[in-house]
Amino acid sequence: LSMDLNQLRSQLNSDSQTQQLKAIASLVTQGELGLDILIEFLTNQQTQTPTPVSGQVYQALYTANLPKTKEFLETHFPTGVVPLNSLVGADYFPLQQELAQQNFQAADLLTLRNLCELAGSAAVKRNWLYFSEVDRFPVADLQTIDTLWRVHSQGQFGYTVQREIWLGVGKNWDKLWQKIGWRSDRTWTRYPQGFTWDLSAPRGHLPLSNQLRGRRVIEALLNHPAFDK
Ligand code: UYC
Repeated sequence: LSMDLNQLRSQLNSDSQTQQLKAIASLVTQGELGLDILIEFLTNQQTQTPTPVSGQVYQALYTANLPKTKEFLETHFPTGVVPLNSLVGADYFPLQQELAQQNFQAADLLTLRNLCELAGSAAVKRNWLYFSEVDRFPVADLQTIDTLWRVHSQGQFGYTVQREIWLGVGKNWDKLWQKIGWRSDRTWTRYPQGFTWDLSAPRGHLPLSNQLRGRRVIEALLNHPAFDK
């Protein structure tokens, strides 16, 4: 291996997420030898808790779309790096696919649909949630959805990210809206075109929770036992 590739490999295995993400971006420009290093990294990750770094490596191999990377992913990560746990037999593979391709707007719509499915057929029909339904969501399902968002957004999106910001502003909703780009001064961000559907968005920008019917739903989400630790 060249000096360069050896350096990138140790950067990929360093303990700084920023450095690791940079190494991934460089390795994908290094042809097959770079991809081999990413495959080696993900092989060693198989028993580890998924992270934004393993998510980013998965996406790099997915996007490379070569026979070798396809075969590797199909064999070792057929449903991605995040275990798609559900207590109620829900299928989070479509959400994983949208997020792995960074289709954040489609993923956002799918997230609302998945949450409505968790709440039951009445919620699927109305396509919005009551906070009392959110309280009954299984921990495993909310953790799966949140982990998918976090792992496939370089750690920028997800309910745990929103919760951390919300706690950081002393649970002040107006401050949260400003920080995550849902409101500026006195104006709500307009759905959908006012929102930023890529990683240039502020931390915690996605997934969206419509505030048209009040803040009790997002409050129930951010207070859910799935996210307290
Ligand atoms: N929308 O403004 N939103 C919709 C947001 C509000 C409104 C959907 C988020 C303020 C209407 C999503 C914000 C408001 C509809 C979001 C936001 C408002 C709609 C699609 C910033 C007016 C049409 C899914 C907080 C002042 C549908 C869904 C309807 C849709 C998200 C209006 C994801 C984060 C208070 C009229 N908005 N929403 O829920 O339900 O329908 O009538 O939050």
